[in-house]
Amino acid sequence: MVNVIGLGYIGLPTALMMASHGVEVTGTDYNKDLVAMLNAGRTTFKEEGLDGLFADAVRAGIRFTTEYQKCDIYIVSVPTPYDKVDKKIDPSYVVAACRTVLEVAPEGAVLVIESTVSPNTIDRFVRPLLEEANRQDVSLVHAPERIIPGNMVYELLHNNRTIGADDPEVGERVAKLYASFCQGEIAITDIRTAEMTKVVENTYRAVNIAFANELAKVCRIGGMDVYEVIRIANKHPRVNILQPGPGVGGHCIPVDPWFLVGDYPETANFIRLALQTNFSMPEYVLRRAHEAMEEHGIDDPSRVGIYGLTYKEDVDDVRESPTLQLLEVQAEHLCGAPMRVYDPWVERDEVPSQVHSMDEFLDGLDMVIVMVGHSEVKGKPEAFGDRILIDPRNVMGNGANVCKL
Ligand code: SAJ
Repeated sequence: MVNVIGLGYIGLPTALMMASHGVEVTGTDYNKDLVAMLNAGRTTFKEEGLDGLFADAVRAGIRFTTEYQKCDIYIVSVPTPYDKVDKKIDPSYVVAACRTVLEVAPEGAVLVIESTVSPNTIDRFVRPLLEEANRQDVSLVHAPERIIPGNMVYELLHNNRTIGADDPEVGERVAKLYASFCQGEIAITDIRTAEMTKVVENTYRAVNIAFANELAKVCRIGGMDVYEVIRIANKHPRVNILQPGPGVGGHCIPVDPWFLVGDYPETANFIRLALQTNFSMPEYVLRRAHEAMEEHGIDDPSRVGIYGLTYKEDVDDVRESPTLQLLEVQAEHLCGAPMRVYDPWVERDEVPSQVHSMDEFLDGLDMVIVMVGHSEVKGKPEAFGDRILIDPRNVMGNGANVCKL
């Protein structure tokens, strides 16, 4: 039996996928409300294909509880935030979960950590727990996830994976478990390499997006169309530049690279600069909106609203979202009351200035900053009437009322 600890954005789909592929799975989370919701037959976030997968897993007998189970393999998938000041990983959730696993695990159990951790975290914070509890019989494995929100179910099935283990035989055993559903290649390596590759993958994307964001700024000063420049440059067989945007959100790309900066502050300068570049984008959008207000003679900031609160299109996740960053910048600079915000994907109240229907949102607005290109509006500028649109994601076409980055 497998016990998945932490039923969030990664743990839940992973548990469901294993259960629906014939593995006996119990999902554990310390959040009673979340467990109650799952036991009442409801998923806890919106994701393409998740409800169908949930139904399959329930039919296959998955159980949800707040209790840790006695079983052969544990998969820990709990958050790893970072300290915003010293930029280092905060391993406290991983440590707490692993400590509890060691209290209940039978002899010879395997403890798999799926949570993203910086290189050495397992050696520094988890291995000592085994010594403390005198549980050297338990084997440690790191199996970082790679699935992208918005396409999680497909990617769980098809992405290649990495398994880091002290003992290659244990690595093979865990690889076999993941191969119950994963059709990709599974690379087996040591734990530190697995930790590093995960952080490197997200850092690569952060740096590539930062490059695109910097190009957007350069092209604006130089009077060039950055999208056309990137489109054509990407025709080169060895060039693949990502897209500029209003900032970088989510729990991974703006977070994981800081682990390297925090641990190697003297060396990871290029990565730090990339993160700062991405972090500068919400303020850049705000300045762009101010310029456009002047150009179009809009002098009342309460007539400008923000469409989109999530960190990217067609997800309901607002963690580290560029819109939240923009509202923070606005508050810091005290430039007017917080702008009105609407996001069809976010029903719960996340910010005080949020409204819950498009009509209420558009009422009295002259300008909309389209921070997220949800399918509801992508390629449909008419969804906003004839208002001036600030379009930092390049999803509103090229109308006369559309201002690019
Ligand atoms: N973004 C841009 N320009 C782009 C692409 C993305 O500005 O060209 C922005 C998005 O709008 C968003 C942010 O970057 O705000 C991050 O979104 P994303 O779609 O790039 O990535 P995530 O955070 O949803 O998922 C990433 C993925 N990592 C990589 O592609 C290397 C995913 O595979 C990981 O599993 C996930 O992080 C994770 O959990 O680590």
